[in-house]
Amino acid sequence: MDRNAIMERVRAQMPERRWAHTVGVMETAVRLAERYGADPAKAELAAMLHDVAKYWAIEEQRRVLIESGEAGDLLGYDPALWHAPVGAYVAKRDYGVEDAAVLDAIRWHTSGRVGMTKLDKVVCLADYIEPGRDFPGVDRIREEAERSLERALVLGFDSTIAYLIANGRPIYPLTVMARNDLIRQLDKEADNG
Ligand code: DGI
Ligand code: FE
Ligand code: FE
Repeated sequence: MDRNAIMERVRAQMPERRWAHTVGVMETAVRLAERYGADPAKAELAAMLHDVAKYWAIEEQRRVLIESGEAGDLLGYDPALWHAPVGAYVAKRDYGVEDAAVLDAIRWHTSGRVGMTKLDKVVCLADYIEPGRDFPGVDRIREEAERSLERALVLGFDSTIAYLIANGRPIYPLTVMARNDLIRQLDKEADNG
């Protein structure tokens, strides 16, 4: 499928405001990729598809998650996490995306993971700071994004974790591990620099 065909089909999967979010993530991901040395075309494609399954019925997401063999421990956590691996599976199955790096960036865009690639980080951060986003602390993350991809992403995960704690919700352990891993990378950089 070409770029326009993918965009039209993704757009039809979601309400108009979520499509506007998707366009914002695409533009922001391209900009961050250029700034931090990821592939802008891959960043745009991953962003285009990152929330493709967001509005699927939860039961359908559960079915695809199990069918994909990628459920892991996710079934025991917030269904809000499921659309990311479901999206990666669907991107390959229904949109013909073969690039493993793009599929990974979709797969890990919500939870994060240990050993996030540059592309993973760019898409995940773009999701936090695209122009339509408005949550406490978002402007600070936007400012940090001009200076450090990793420090900005830590602040993004901080905001999610703080929100989950404030609401008495469980935290998916991989999000904590992803945050720790980014801080470890930053500490190592500081030691070497
Ligand atoms: O799909 P979006 O709304 O654009 O953003 P997203 O893919 O980052 O989804 C974030 C949602 O997932 C948000 O409502 C919080 C929820 N969530 C629940 N538990 C966790 C979690 N997000 C992360 N990163 N980690 C969790 O443990
Ligand atoms: Fe998402
Ligand atoms: Fe999103």
